[in-house]
Amino acid sequence: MSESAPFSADSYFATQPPPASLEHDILGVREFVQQQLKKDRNVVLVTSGGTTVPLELNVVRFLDNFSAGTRGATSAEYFLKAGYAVIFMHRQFSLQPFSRHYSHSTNPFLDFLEIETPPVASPDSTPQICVAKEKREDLMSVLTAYKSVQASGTLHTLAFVTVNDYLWLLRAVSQELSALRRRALYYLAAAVSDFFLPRQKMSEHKIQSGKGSLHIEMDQVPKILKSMVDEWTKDGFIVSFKLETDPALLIPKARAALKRYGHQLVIGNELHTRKYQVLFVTPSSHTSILDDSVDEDSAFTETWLRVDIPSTPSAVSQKEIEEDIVFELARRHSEWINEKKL
Ligand code: 9Z3
Repeated sequence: MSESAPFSADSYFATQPPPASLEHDILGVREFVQQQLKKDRNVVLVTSGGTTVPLELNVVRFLDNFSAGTRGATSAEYFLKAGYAVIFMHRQFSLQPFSRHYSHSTNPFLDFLEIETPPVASPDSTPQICVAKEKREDLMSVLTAYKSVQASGTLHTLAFVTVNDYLWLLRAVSQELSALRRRALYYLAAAVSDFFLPRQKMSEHKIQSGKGSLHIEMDQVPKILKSMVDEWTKDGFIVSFKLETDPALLIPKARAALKRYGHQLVIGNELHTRKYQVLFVTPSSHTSILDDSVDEDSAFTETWLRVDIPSTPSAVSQKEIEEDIVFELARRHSEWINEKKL
């Protein structure tokens, strides 16, 4: 156990320094939010990818996690398709909407291209680059969607690397987005470290190996979802993700998160099945989850979303579960907005 008191959100931000790009990032988000307010659009903040935990100030080594940002990048595309403006806050170099179809080597972009050498007799004999015939249809549909999003100005991208960058950015973006009140949706799919090394405990230079084995005691990252719900956002619809590797923990942990933070929805997923099934967990009513006399099973509503498991790892035209997740969330979010108007 750490000898010092655990960090609260307040003590965290009072002692850990903001990233250098924060002010600049906030101005960009402010302008984007103003534009969307004028256009009367709903806005979703999508967080995506893993966070690093540096072990040194002049960082050579860091802890990281598995997340490639597939959930976030894929969902962002479906939110754009559903008419949302999207703030895509992602781990630098993780997957991004649209380019995800061709990055990270499973479908490398260079394999889509061919070099065509014109006949020797033609006036211009410079070799030309063209897209392979069988790849054109897919590329055209991705490119068309990408260009249309660029033209409408509905995608704003921000990057983080460390868990500290993530926390500062999340707080600032949430505060800016709160101008949209119920029209803001928060979709927290990033895989955020639960532990970190406070700046005050970090070695300035590269940790030396001469002393033998390495012992590092990390502090717990504060549970910022509580501050997000109570202080940083006003009436926004907040969706958090709960990742587990032990299926037996998924439901109790998702329920506990709703009880503890008081937000609208937890999407539970297991590491190995996360691409094919997720569990939506919500309070059955606003009061039921805090009322001890209400039986746990009736205090929460749980719904599985499932898609088929592909027959081969490379099977194309496989339905992406994010399509159903986003469809269902857009429906629930719109109900949430209309609830206020009644
Ligand atoms: C998720 O559970 C995401 O669905 C995944 C997506 C990270 C599994 P990929 O990027 O994976 O598509 O490879 N995100 C949230 C994970 C998380 O850190 N949740 C916290 C927790 O479980 C609470 S907010 O304690």
